[in-house]
Parts: sequence; structure tokens; C-alpha cells
Amino acid sequence: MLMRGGTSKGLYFAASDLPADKMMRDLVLLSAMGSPDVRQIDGLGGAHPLTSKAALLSPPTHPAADIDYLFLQVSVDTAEVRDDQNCGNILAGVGPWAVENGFIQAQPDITPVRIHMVNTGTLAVAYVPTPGGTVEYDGLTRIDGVPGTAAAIPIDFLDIAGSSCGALLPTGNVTDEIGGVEVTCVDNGMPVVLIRATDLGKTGHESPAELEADDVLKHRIELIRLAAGPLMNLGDVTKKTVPKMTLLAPAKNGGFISTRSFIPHRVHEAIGVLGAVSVATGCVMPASIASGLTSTKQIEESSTLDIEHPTGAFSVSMKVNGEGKMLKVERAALLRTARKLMKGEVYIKGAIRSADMVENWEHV
Ligand code: NQM
Repeated sequence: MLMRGGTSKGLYFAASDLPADKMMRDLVLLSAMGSPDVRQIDGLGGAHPLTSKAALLSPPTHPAADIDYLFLQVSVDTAEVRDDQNCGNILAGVGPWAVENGFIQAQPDITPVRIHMVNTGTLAVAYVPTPGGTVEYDGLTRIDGVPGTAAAIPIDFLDIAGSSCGALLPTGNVTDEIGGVEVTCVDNGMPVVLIRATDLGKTGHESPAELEADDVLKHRIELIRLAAGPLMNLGDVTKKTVPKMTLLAPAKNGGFISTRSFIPHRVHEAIGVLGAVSVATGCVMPASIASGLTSTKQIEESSTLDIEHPTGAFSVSMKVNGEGKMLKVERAALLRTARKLMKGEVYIKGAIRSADMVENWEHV
């Protein structure tokens, strides 16, 4: 299926329909998306990292889950398929897909689908609207970054702290100095480096296009990212899509904080789901670099925080206890919507179907 999941779009496959061999699988995905090509003209990708994604679904390998979800980022302009990160937007389509494909029996009203997010080994529960036992995509919920409204899919993340880096504060510190800039590195579902926009000479309210046009800024951010990777237990991140780099500024529209996220080279039109959860978590730590930038609203034991981004705001509900380095996240929850766009067969370049091609694939 081709589905919109939150503010992303991608191909959802039964893993068993793809080659078991990883290289062949990746070649099939690259061909399906039309990569590598900045326009992805010969495939289904939408010429942006947010629309060049894949979900591979399979029977659960976790005892508490209904389905396994492996997220793969298919690069647009290089022949790469990466599994280093999870994706909370594409996750929004997994629940409906699981119901539609018989992984779980629909309940009469709402069907909770327990999803094992294989990239990080963590669990989420998505509540899929299934009135009368079939998935309902239409509804009245609006999420910023998507036109119109659709049926709400609430998602609860159960234990995502340190999902990729092994600790909520991967460097062991609330702040670090990297590349001459004070940062907060945090992983609550997504490894993120928080930076004050003004420390890089920006207001933090620029448009994604303005930020992407600034080569000096992009170079500086990349140097910080490459240095942050090993400090965050991610090793050499030259080719990885993590950590994400988020510029922070005071909120402009009544929210908690304003963000601009490099994911890591293009600037997000909104913000990633788990990216937003990590940003919210970093910003509630009293001594983090967000101190003084957040709205006066203090996080209580249970709070909903509006994380502003270029096309609106993203609400994250969090339940935490403790403070600073001892902060413990009990639960993070949010609302997404998803829509089935197409179901069918995707045609793969003939050359990729032949085993010989594996040796020569760079030339195809
Ligand atoms: O952070 C973009 C997206 C994402 C990832 C990215 C995401 C998340 O918006 O969970 O959803 O950061 O690459 O789909």
C-alpha cells in the first residue's frame, strides 16, 4: 500500500513480499522509489526524505506485540537504504495496515494495535478507529502539515527513553559543548541535538527554504552532528540519518518552544513525531539549553506541550517524574492521522530482478 502516515508518505510492504536478501531488498526499494535521482522520476518517491520511506511489516517477534514494524529510509539522491532511525509518522499507518491485512481482528469501535518498532526494539500502541469492524480513515482531526481532516489515531509510546543511544541523556550530561556551541543531546525515541538558533546566528523562525539556502550554516551544523554522533553512542554518523539537529527559539504562537529540524540535511516542513517527543523531553530539563527559551508553563507530572514548527505545532502529552539528569519519562502520547492512498503492485526495473545485477548494480 501507498499510505500517508502523519506528515510523511511511504510504501507499506508485507516483509514476506520482498526479497529476504538484504541487498536485493534494498535494490527493490530503491527501484520502487526511483532512487537515486533528485526527482525520483522513475519511481513512486516524492523527491524529499519525508516522501521516500518504507515500512516492512511482519508477524510479531515481541511477546507483547501484534505486529513487527521495520522502518527504512530510502535516500532520494544516493543509492542508500538506512535502518538507523525509527519513524513515528510512518508508524501512524501501521495500525490501519495491520487491521486491513488481518494481523489483528478489528474490534467494533476502536482497535488497539501493539506495534513492535524493530529499529529501536521499543513498543507503541496505536488506537485505530474501526467502527463496525472496518478501518475508518475519514474524520474530523486536523494535524498541522496535512491539509483537511481525517480520523484520529492516538499513539502511546511505552518506553522509548534511550531507544537508539542507550540513555535518555546519551553523553551523560544535560549540556555539552560541541564545535564551540552549547548543546543538549537527548534520545527519547529519536537521537536529537538541541541548539539555540541564536548561537548559530539565526532567529529560529526562518523558513525551511531560507535555512536550506545557507550553506555556511548547513556546514557548521553537519560538523556538530559528526562530532555529536560518537559522543551519543551512535558511532560514525557520516552516512546515518541520526542524530537530528534541532534549532530552538522562543515560541511565537503561544506554544512551548519553536523548532527548526535538520533531518539531518534537509529541513523538516514540520517536525518528526519521535523528534518532537525528544525535543519536548530535552526542553523540560531545567538546566538544558532550552532554559529561558520555553514558555513559562512548567511541566507538571502530566502535561501537553505544543512544539511549534514551520507549519504549525505538534502537541506531545508527557508524563514525567524527577528532574534534570534524574528525569524519568513515564509515558509519551500524541495524535496522528493516516490515509490509505493506493493498494497494488509496484513494478521494479527488470535488471534488478536478475541476480547478476547485484554485482553491477551501481551501474544500472
Ligand atoms: O521523528 C522525519 C518524519 C520523520 C521522522 C525525520 C519521524 C519521527 O517526520 O518519529 O516521524 O526526522 O527524518 O516522518
